Amino acid sequence: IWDRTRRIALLGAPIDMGASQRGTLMGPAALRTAGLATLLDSLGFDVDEYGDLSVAEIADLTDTPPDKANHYREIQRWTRALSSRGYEIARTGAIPIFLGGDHSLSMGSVNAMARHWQERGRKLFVLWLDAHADYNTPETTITANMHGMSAAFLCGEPGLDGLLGGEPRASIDPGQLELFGTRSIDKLEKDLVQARRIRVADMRQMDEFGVGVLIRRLIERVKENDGVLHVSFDVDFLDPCVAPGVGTTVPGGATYREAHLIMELLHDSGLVGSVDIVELNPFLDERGRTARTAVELIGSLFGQQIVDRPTPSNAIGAGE
Ligand code: 4U7
Ligand code: MN
Ligand code: MN
Ligand code: MN
Repeated sequence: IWDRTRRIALLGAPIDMGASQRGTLMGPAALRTAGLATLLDSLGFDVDEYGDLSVAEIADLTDTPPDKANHYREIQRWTRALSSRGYEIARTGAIPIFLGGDHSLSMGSVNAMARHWQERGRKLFVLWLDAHADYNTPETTITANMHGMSAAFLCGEPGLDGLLGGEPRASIDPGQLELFGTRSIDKLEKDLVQARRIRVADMRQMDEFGVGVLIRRLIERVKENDGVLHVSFDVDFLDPCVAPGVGTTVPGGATYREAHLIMELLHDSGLVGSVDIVELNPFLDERGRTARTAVELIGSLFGQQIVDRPTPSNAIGAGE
């Protein structure tokens, strides 16, 4: 996509009501403080800064909030606003980066991108870099926290049907989702993931095959389907040693080097059309380490290289 697109749009979504821990609403500010825009600019992109989204009450709601969905009304406002704003931004031709904020924001951002590409006759594939599956519904959830429901919502699972407040819903097929780095999944959530035959690259697969093989396999699949890729990057995908600034740390996460390689391979594929950076909690961070790490990784995703390679290592025919 973006050998041609040299424009990136930044949109902040300061939400933390989807999680149980407060503080991710400071995420957009921390990512900006860590120099995200300057870095993208130095990589040759024009950066459109849309600031932080703010939301108003919605007057005309008639749906009943589900029982087990904490702060449903607030999340509904955000989802609706993110979906409509994200869609508008996508139409400018820029690559949107959504700055979170907890992971409930993806219900709006990914819905927007799915709608955008659907209208252009292309399939949106979603790479879910996350310690968790986020495949709960109000039916299966233990915590009622909505940041644990976003992937399921995006695949069209029922239970949050009024969440977009009238905005068009553009679900993806479960086959277009790939969970990556999974190491914490609830019992009923796992049953649902298996019933829907969602692809899961869990930690064991990462250890056995290495992230290079797993990411190349995904890239091939997206290419075969003439698809576009959205990267939903939950910072808790990383090991807590490299990324302490998250509310829901799970040990045994991706190393800095694994994450770095993933980002470089994704860059070389040229398939990435939009990104979420979520769950960064600056209140829990250590001297900005996690924010800086996240920004460095986004740099790699958009072409920062140690040695410039004229032919990307995952281009068809490379290495022959
Ligand atoms: B995150 C959890 F029960 N599964 O549903 C839940 F373990 O966006 C965690 O990936 C969800 O950080 C984590 O609340 C959501 C829990
Ligand atoms: Mn998540
Ligand atoms: Mn997570
Ligand atoms: Mn979390």
